[in-house]
Amino acid sequence: MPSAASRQEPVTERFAQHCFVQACRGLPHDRVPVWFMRQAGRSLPEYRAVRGSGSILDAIKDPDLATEITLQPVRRYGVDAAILFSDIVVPVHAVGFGVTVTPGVGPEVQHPFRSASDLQRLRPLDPETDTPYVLETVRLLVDELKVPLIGFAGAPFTVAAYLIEGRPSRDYLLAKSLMFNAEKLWHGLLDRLADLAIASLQSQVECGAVAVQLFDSWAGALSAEQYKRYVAPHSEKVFEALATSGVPRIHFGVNTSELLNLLAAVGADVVGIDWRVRIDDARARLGDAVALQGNLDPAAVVAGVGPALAGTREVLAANGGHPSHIFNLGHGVVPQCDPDVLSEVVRVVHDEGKVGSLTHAPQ
Ligand code: 1CP
Repeated sequence: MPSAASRQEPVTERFAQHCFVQACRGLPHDRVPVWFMRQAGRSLPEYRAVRGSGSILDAIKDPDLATEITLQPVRRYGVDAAILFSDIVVPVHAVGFGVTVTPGVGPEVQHPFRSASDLQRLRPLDPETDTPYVLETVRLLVDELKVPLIGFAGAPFTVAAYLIEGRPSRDYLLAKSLMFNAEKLWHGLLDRLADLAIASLQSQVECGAVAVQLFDSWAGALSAEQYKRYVAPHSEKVFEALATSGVPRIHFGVNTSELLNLLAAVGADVVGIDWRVRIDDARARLGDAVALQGNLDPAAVVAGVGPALAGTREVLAANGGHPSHIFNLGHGVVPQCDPDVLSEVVRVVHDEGKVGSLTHAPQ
């Protein structure tokens, strides 16, 4: 059943002139849009109040709860976009790979990916039957939200890293060993993960997500040559499949200063950058064809209102009023963050973030 809002007007049209969408496209708009990766979640007292103690995967399976958690930061901060409350391991969990998310640790896999026979544990995702709760949450949100909803998926490399390592890792030794020693199997795995991301993202867009973000959080572990050979074809497949949807496609990774051109070249409309690279340097490298998202250090927010606002003003100054900027942190909000500091960051971005006119129209 289409929702009330989607019956009235296609949601992408409803938000076509919104500052977030305009900034993704590098088109003129009235204020610098701001949202935060991991804006929902553990730093918010209202999240802890409704969340309970079970697995996050159970919370995601409850559309009313997931809707409420998605809306909480939008209400509190007045951010210009919502991000669906879900997780990058939801599709692999839903097809029965055997992934859990352990509180305080992150994704864990009981039987990590080791050999060709494990490919059988990654059947295709049918979003309508495998993740109906995600689609219901998106539909509920589209009815409620006055700002665009960002759908997301984990990029093939970052999800593969969890499936092979079996838990969060610092050095990805097991994942890289498989990559170097069993290239055919590696590509088989990433191809299936690309298909899962495509199915998930397309279904989120069909239900009303206005933009999508592909999280390749751990791509910074790779050299440019490794990224090109082992990862780029698969992320490119995801971006290509989403091209016809017409929604802005955001590509994000941490520690990817040396990979920015490649992250753009696989087909992103927006590249997320962390705090290690200045926005003006990133733009000099990438040109005006892509927008940039970022890049306040989350540690500056934890440090307090002084460092957070100084860092916010530095980011705005480095962007210099360019219309192709979406303000964000360089990575997700951390649990230690004081929500009042983030409120101040939003206030300063909205009060002081000036959007100048575009000198070179993007293609
Ligand atoms: O129960 C809990 O509260 C556990 C913490 C938590 C939360 C709030 C996890 C486990 N996932 C989430 C939600 C989540 N995950 C969101 C929606 C919330 C929002 O952004 O507002 C999103 C976008 C993600 C995406 C995600 N999950 C990423 C990419 C973003 C990033 O931070 O790099 C990654 C790497 C994960 C894996 C994951 N899931 C959970 C944790 C603690 C982790 C990271 C573990 C690690 O360090 O490797």
